[in-house]
Amino acid sequence: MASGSINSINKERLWSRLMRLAEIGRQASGGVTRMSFTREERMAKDLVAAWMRDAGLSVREDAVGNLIGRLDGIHPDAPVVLAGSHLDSVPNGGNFDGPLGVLGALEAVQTIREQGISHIHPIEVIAFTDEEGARFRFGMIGSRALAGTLTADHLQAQDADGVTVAAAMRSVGLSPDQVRTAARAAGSVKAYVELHIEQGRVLEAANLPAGIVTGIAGPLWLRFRVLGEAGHAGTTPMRMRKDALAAAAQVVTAVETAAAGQERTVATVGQLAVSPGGVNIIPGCAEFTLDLRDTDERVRDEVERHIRQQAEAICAQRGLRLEIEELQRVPPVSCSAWLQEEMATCAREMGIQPLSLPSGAGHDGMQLAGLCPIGMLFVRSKNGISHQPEEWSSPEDCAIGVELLYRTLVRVAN
Ligand code: HGY
Ligand code: MN
Ligand code: MN
Repeated sequence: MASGSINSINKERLWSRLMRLAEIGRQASGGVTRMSFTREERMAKDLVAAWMRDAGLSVREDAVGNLIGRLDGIHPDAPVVLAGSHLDSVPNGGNFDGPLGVLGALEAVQTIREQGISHIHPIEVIAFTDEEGARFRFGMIGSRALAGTLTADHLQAQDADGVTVAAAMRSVGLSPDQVRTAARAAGSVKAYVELHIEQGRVLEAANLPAGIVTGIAGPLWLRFRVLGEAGHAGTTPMRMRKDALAAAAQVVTAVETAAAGQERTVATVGQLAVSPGGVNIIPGCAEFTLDLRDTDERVRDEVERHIRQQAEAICAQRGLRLEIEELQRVPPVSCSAWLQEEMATCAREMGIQPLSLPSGAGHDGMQLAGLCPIGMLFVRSKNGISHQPEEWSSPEDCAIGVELLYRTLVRVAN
C-alpha cells in the first residue's frame, strides 16, 4: 500500500511550528527542558495561543492552565471533541513528545476551518498542563483537573525545591482553589483523540509511518528510602556496616530481575540520591524512584508486591529501615473500539495499512477514559528513541500522522 497520501493539511506550516516551538527551553546539550508553571512553559503557551488565534479559534486557559482553542460546530452546545497533548517536557527531552499532538491537532482543526468542512460538534484543541510529572513526581495534572480527579493532596505535592503545585500555580497567576472549575461535566465530551510519537520501535520495524493505539500501560511510581548508618569509610569494618547504598543496589537488581521475568512488564529506577554523599562516608541514606508499568494491571501489581517483599527482606537482613511512598498509581486503559475503527477507516483511505499497537508510555487520555471514549494515533519514532535530544520523527511521517488525525476528527465531529 502507498505510504499515505497527504492532500489536506499544510505540512510546511506544521513543521515550521514544530521547529519554532522546540526552541523554547532549548538546552546547550541540544534537548528541550520545559517544566510546568515556568517561564518556558508560559512562552510556549503564548506562542501556541497566538497560532490558535491565527487559525480563527477562540482561545482560553482553564483554572489549571490547560490551553484551549475552540472551533464551534453546527450545534455549539453539542458534546465537544477534544484533541491535543502537552507542551511540558522531561529534562533535556526531545522536540516531538507532546508538541506533535498539540500542533498536529491545531493543524487539523485549522485545515477543517480553512476548507469549510462542516461538523456538528465543536472541536477543542488542548495543551494539557504538566503531563510528564517531571517537576512534581506525579503527572497528568491538567487532564486530572479536566476529569475532575485532581485532589487537594495533589496540590500539596512538592518539587525538588519544596515548591508545592499550588504555590507554583500561584506564581504564574493561577488560582489553585479554582481547579474544580476546570472539570468537564459527564456527557459534555464526545471523545478525546491524541496524536503522539510512538517512542518505541514497532512502527519502524513494520516500516509504517503511523499506527493505531489499542491501550495504554499504567505507570506506578514509588519512592524508596533506605535508611542505614553513615560512618567512616576507613575505620568501619565491613561486617559492622549499615550501608544504605549497598542495600539499595541489591533492591535495584531485584527490581530488574522481577520485571524481566514477565512478558511485557517494564521497571525503571530513574532517580537515585545518596546522603551524606562524601567520598569517605558510608551512605546513611539512599533514596530512589521506581517506575513500574504493564498493560495488565494485575500483572503490574503482582510484580509490585514481589518487589516490595524483596526490598523488605534485603533491608531486614542488613538491619536497615525501609520506607516506601506511592507517588502515582495510574491504571492501564483501553482505547475506544469505535475510535480505533474510525482511525482504521481513515488509514485505509490514505493507503496506510492500519497497524494496532499498545502504548508503553503514559498519556493524558488515561485520565479521561472515565469521562469519554479515548483514541490515540502514533507516528513512527527513529530507533524508538524518546525523552532525549535524539528523539526524531520525519516531516513526512509527522504530516501523515496529522492528515490521519484530520480525517479522524472530521468523522468523529460529525
Ligand atoms: O512517562 C511517560 O510515559 C510519559 O512520557 N509521560
Ligand atoms: Mn513523555
Ligand atoms: Mn508525551
